[in-house]
Amino acid sequence: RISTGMTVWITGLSGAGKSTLACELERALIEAGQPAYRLDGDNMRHGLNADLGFTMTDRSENIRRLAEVSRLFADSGTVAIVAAISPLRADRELARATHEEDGLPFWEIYMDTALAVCEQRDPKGLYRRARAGDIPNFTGIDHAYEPPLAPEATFANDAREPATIAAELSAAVLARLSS
Ligand code: GGZ
Repeated sequence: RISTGMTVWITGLSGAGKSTLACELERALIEAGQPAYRLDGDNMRHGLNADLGFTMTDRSENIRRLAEVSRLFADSGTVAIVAAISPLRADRELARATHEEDGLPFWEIYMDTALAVCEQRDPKGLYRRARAGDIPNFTGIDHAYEPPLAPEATFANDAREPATIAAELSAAVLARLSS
């Protein structure tokens, strides 16, 4: 192959800032001339993953599909940017293995935003509804989230602007792809 892509996999709680970072990173890469494409868990649930809910089994299947699709994008020379809660370590490790088996770089990025901050932001009012018992199995409230043990990068999103983080990440991705 002439040029390979890679996958940047952003994990973290709902409201942690995954989608915002993914948008900014996509923009930065494209501005630098590097094809990039965002696969957002929430958006993918309208199409490819419309049959899936939020049981752990369904989340694992969601992650497996996102891993397969991002591998295809990476293989085509695009930087796939996945933004999904992806709460289980084992599922993220499977996503990594799916890429590394094919020699495709895979970076796990942890948006380490405290639950209290996510809950304070609550852009869609989901935490409020989860606390009221209207959304069962809500990540961080009554459903598990396993933080990464060895992510390629961790960002405490309350500390810096997403665009600043994206610029740093974009430069690192471009360096990795040209190495
Ligand atoms: C967590 C939920 C839930 C439950 C609906 N738990 O912040 P959002 O709203 O826009 O993004 C969240 C999205 C999570 O989808 P993912 O595909 O990323 O999840 S996973 O990786 O766990 O499969 C949230 C909304 O869906 N949402 N119900 N119960 N988030």
